[in-house]
Amino acid sequence: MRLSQYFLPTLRDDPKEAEIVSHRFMLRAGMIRQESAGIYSWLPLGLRVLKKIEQIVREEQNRTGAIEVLMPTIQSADLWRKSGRYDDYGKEMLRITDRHDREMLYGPTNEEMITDILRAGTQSYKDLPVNLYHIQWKFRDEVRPRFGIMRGREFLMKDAYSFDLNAEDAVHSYNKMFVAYLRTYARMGLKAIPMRADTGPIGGDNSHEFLILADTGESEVFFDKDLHDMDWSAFEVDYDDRDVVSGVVRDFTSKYAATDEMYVESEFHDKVEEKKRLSGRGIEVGHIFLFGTKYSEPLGAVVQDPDGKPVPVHSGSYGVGVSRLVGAIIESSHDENGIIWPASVAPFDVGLINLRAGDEATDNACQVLYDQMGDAGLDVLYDDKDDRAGGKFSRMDLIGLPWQVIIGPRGVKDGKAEVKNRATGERHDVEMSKVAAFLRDNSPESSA
Ligand code: P5A
Repeated sequence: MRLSQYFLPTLRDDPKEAEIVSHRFMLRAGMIRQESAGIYSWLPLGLRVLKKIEQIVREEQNRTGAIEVLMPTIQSADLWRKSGRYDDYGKEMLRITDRHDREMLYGPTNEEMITDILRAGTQSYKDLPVNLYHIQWKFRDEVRPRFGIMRGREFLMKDAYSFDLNAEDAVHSYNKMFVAYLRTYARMGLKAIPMRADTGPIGGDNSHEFLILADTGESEVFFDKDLHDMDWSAFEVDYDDRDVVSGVVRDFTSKYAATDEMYVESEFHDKVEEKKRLSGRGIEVGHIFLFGTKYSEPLGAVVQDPDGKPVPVHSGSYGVGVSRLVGAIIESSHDENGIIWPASVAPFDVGLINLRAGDEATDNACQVLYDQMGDAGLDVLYDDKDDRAGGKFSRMDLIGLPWQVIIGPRGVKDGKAEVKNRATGERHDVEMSKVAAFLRDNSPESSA
């Protein structure tokens, strides 16, 4: 992509409405634009990141055997009356009436709708287990939308829903999602700590939130240092092996970790020796729930069990804050000059900077490099604009692509490019013809 033909409305100065670093950088890097309180347009650069995150989430869901669907954003109030949540949900639900005066709503979540889909399509225990998920916009009329897309009113969520014949099988479905979440966040370069959590309006009695430590997080968290020091890289697991899957969950839940809602000081002190007691703030990037028959009973989602007896199915629901993750990643990966994207979610792999746009030799060298890197499978944003070098460097640092390849007349004369690693700041002089190979050899493996 040539910058001269792209739409990247970057800002030089800090927008005053942005209180936290991710919001500031997202606005300055031209990733989003606010349309109303808590409602944003995703501009080209922001959308690229959102799609990358969405794809990692999708791949890890699919790996567990979950199946993608797409439910609408607008729902009818009927099913919500049956579950009893229509009134319970209160002002956070955006209620709409259509031209026939039918009560509709913009979905804040989809437990009711998916349970009804399951009910209509399933008769026998032989049709189970099944886990259906979608990645869809939600609306919650938050009292205090803030921090940009971090606490939005309209936001993108991955929500999965598992259905099993009995409570024991449902635990395995829950555990699979738990492990998939560890892998998902690890692939984005994040350490998202699972913590025992409150279930709020979703319900049930087993629930974990996944939190990324950040000073700007909205939750207060308390945890064991040993948990923090565990190996958080994405490991392989056979999802069909119940013992292995539950073993991983046990490893990550046996150490104390709780959000302020669930925190009990005496318990923390009993379980964790003083020097290992850590506390801080965290951003909730996922939340999983196991609630048994809470929705299947009122909505009549029953199957015939092996004895021919009708039984309600056992369920859980599993949410990832896809749009919130964009902000959470920036909160945990930036410096004073801008964003530092982990390679797996970067909007482009490389920024190519032409320091003398309009100079024939430099333009030609850049064009050759641009083509070579493209042929090597790299996504390149080519700054071919006729701007000052200083502005080009700071814009490239701000948008945080993992690599910068800098080409000026002097380098062209020597046949050399300057390659800069955004994260470490390291610079290398690389022979022009070897740049693509250099980037390939030095890029972190994507753990897909
Ligand atoms: C689980 C899936 C649920 O809604 N029903 C379907 C369950 N859980 S949740 O915890 O309420 O939300 C799941 C994740 O969505 C993100 N999230 C938000 N992101 C941005 N702005 C918001 N206002 C917002 N509300 C929730 C969080 O990451 C949360 O963990």
